[in-house]
Amino acid sequence: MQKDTAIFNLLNKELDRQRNGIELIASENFTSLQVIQAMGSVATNKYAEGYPGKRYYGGCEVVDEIETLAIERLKKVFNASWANVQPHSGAQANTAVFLACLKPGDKILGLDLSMGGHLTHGSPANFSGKNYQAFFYGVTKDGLVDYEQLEKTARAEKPKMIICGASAYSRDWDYKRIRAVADEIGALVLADIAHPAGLIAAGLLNDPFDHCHIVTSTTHKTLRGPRGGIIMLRHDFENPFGIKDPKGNIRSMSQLLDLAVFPGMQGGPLEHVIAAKAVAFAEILDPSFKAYGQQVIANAQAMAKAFVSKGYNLISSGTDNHLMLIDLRNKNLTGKKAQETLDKAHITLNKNAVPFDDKSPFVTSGIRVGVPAATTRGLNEAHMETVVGFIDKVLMHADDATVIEGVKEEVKAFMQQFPLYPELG
Ligand code: DSN
Repeated sequence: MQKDTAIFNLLNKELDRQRNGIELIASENFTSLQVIQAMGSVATNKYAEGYPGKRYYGGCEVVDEIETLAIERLKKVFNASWANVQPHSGAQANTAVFLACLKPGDKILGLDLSMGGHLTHGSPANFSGKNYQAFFYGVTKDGLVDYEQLEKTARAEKPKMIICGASAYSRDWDYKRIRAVADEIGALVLADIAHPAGLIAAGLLNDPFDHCHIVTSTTHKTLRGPRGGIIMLRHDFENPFGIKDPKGNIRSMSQLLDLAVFPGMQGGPLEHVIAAKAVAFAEILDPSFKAYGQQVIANAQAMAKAFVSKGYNLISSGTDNHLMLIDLRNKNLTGKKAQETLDKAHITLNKNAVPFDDKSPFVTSGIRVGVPAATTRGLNEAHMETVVGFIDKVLMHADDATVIEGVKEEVKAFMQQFPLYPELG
C-alpha cells in the first residue's frame, strides 16, 4: 500500500501548529522524541492481557520486560511500593479504583466540577456520578478548597471515599487534614494528582502519598509522558469494606486494583504506550527533571504577576503550581470569546468555569492558563511577561482582526527561538 499522505500531511500540519503557537493548555505538554518513538513502535502489535509473568497470550517475554521496567521506574519516581501502568487514561485509573474499593451506590465525596474538580470525581454526567452517590465540597469566596465544608459533609454523609485533586485549582492540597477526617469516619482517601504529578515527583509540592491511601494520575501532563494513566500505593493494605475478588477471596488492595484494571474494566494493555511511559519515568528520574519543575513554578508565578499587573482577576490571587484560573468578568469577556480569539492568534488555552460562575460551561466566565508545555519549549520568567503582553493585546482588541493577525505573526516569530523536535526537520 502507498504511503498514507492524507494522514501524514495532516500530522505535519499539526507539527507546524505546535511549533508556531504558544501552548498554554494546563493539561498538555511536549514529550521527548524518545517517548514518541517508543509509542510509535512494534509493541503496538502485541496482545498481552494479564500482567508480567501471568499473561493470557504467548510471546509476551519482551513486553513483560518492558512493563516490569515501567513499573519499577514508576515506583522509584514516587517512592511507591506498588504501581499499575496499564490504565489507558486517568479516567480509567479512577474507574479501576472505584471498582476495587466500592460497591455501586456507595457514597463518594469530591471537589465539585464547577469549582475546579474533575468529571470522574462524581459528576452526574460521568460513571462516577451515575454508579455512586456523589457529594461535593467546593472552594471559599477566596478560591481556596473549603476544608470546613469538606469535613462537615464528610461527617454528615460518611462517604466511603474522599477524593482530592482537581483540574483547575492553582493551590497545593492539605492532604493531612483530609486524611484526619477520613480516619474519623472510616473512609478511604484517593488523591488524583493528574495535574501536579510532575511537581510532586520533583519534590516541589506536598506529598500525597504520606496521607492518601491510593494515588492516581495521568502521565501526559506535568509528568511529560505519553497519554495514559497510572495507579500507585506507597503502603499496601486490606480493603476495609469487605470487597473480595471475583472468586470471593479476601485480597490486598494492590491485588484488587490489578484485578480491577484487568479483567475488571480493560482488556489488552497498550504495551507501546507502556514502553513510552517507561521512557518518561526514566526522564523524570534524571536530576534535570527537578530543574524543569522549578522552572514551571517560577514561570507560573511570573505569569500570574504579569496578569495581575494588567488588572486581571486571578482566582485565589495567584498560584502554587503550574496553572492559574482567571475570571474575565471585569474585562467584559467570556471564556468562550477569549479562547476563540486567542486561538486566532495561535495562543492556545481553554475556557473554564470559575467558582460561582453565572455562565454555562459552554460559555464560562474564565480561562485556565498553564505553563508546563511552554516551559518545556524553553520559555523563562521574562518570556512569560511577553506572552501575557500578547494575550492582553488580543483580549483588549478581541474584535479587531488586524491586531489579532499582527499578534499571530509576532507569536510565530517569537516561537522560532524555541525549536520543537528539530530532529524531524
Ligand atoms: N481534560 C483534562 C484537563 O484538561 O484538565 C482533565 O482530564
